[in-house]
Amino acid sequence: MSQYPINPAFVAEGKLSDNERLKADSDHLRGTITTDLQDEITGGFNGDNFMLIRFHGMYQQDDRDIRAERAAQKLEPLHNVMLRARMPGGIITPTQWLAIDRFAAEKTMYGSIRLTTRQTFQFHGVLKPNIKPMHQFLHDIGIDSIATAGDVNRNVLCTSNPVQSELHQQAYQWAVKISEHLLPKTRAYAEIWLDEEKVETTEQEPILGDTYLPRKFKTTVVIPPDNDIDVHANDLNFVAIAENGQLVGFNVLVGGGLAMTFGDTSTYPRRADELGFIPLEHTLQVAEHVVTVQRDYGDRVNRKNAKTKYTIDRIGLDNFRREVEQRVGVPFEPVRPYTFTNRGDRIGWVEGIDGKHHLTLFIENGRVLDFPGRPLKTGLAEIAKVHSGDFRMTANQNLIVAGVPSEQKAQIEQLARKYGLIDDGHSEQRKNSMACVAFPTCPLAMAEAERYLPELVTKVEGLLGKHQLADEHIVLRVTGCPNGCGRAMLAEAGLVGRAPGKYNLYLGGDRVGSRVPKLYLDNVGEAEILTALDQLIGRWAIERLANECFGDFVIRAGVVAEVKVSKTDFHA
Ligand code: SRM
Ligand code: SF4
Repeated sequence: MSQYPINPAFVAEGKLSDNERLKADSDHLRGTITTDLQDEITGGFNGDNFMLIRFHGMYQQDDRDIRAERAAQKLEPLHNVMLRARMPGGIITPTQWLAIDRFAAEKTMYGSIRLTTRQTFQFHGVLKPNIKPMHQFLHDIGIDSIATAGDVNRNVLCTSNPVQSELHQQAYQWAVKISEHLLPKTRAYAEIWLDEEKVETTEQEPILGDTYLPRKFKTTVVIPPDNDIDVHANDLNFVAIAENGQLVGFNVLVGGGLAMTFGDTSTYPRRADELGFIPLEHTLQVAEHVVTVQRDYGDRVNRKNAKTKYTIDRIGLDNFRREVEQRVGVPFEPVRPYTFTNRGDRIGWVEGIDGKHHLTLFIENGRVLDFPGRPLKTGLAEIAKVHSGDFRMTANQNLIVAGVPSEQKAQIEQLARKYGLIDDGHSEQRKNSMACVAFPTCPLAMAEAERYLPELVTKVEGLLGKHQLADEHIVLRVTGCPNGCGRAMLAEAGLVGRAPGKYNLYLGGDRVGSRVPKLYLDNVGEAEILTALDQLIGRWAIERLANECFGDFVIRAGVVAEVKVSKTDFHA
């Protein structure tokens, strides 16, 4: 029951989805996970626990490359979990880095650390006996994985640009506060993983509610002009507004999200809308009540339409705003001026206003591993051993060695070069391309993404070179299915997996991530994609206006129609 008056006209009608029963029956996310941990018959989790472990930051997976082989041997899939850490703003210390580096090497099947599109890291391939020790070791170094998955507010992002360090520090602190404020209050995580005693209380979830949110919920704090965290992929965004270098408040944007389901036109990627400006002191209340409004009016009947973006399209933006204002008790002020001018990471060194130096390393696909000739993982560990600042994971799957004093700059650079972490040969195209994980670990993948991106980029580089545009780039993103984890639905050219070797090609996003692209080719292979890109890049080279990016060009040239309002335009 909500503590606020409910307008029945805004509530989706019908039989609640099974996930709602599961959450209600879970004893505040405990389920029978503890019992399952003792079950040696299976490497996986049974019944509801399969879903409940997500609220604790884990997904059950198996290696899809060997699934058929194991089935042929009548073996169950090699169940394991992927763990996603909670790292608001993506900041991690060198000591923490060295600890996760060791854990990945010694206790995971793949030996890698995977930097994600939401500024954190994942371990892939943790077998059941290692799960509880993993949580305890993370706890010992000050890291948890609470609410990094499931129907809750996920890891809160914050612009990682450390150049404007004064504003960054303030914005980062808000990201941490928002993250803490919106966390589940249940002690299930502490009891199950850290062996803390069950406290006999009437546990309540005043913000998230006893059945938590209708669907996942994503929040950012962003410092214009950088849109490095891609606001339009998120349910709730706080756009920092500064006066004289001091943060004074936020423009609040709601209702972004990128997933869709093929063949279901009630689903679509969607930009976020502006609610208005709020002074700093109302930040937590606004965060809380955007969440409670979505909690009370989000669709709990049809999970495919459950995210905030659909709630807003169903009840109307003005009604959504009014509900938030009533609960906060303060009206939104008109949006203050702001502009985004870029969203990629600035690879290389920059100097902050504090005189410290920051080195952004390009980590292709965020995969930190020792590759032949490029021992990236060892290199980062060597840097961590001598680094006196911190590391910042970016939402573009890169890593910043932040806060390097002048006297240490040469040493860090020498290590980064020695281990292949700096490669002056990387093109702008490569640095502006991104893919989701997909095979072999993602159970939902329909086509390759991470493992395919490097060679696709090489081919696109070839096309740019052919048309004398070698220094140019197209924001290119690949996702292995329409869930959109690599944010292809905000790319200038986005590939979305349909089947092995087959993709949909979407065109017409823009450089700063404010436009959803539109379908150009349906269910095609690489040859057709490259032929189309060759022809369009050729036209772009000749016909483009000064500084016109590829995504703007394809719309002006009428190659695809602009998606202005997703609900009506995306599938039209
Ligand atoms: Fe995602 C599900 C990986 C960012 C939309 N995502 C998954 C799962 C957990 C598959 C599953 O449900 O079993 C993937 C695990 C693959 C693996 O083996 O690691 C997965 N998502 C990722 C990551 C690791 C991609 C990456 O290459 O970095 C990103 C982890 C982020 C994090 O640290 O929290 C990741 N996922 C995103 C984003 C991008 C973003 O948030 O900026 C999106 C699109 C934005 C959005 O939410 O609209 C995204 N992931 C989804 C969805 C679709 C949600 C929906 O609205 O329907 C799913 C499937 C689901 O939830 O049912 C999904
Ligand atoms: Fe998996 Fe699809 Fe997300 Fe890629 S987009 S990680 S394939 S769920």
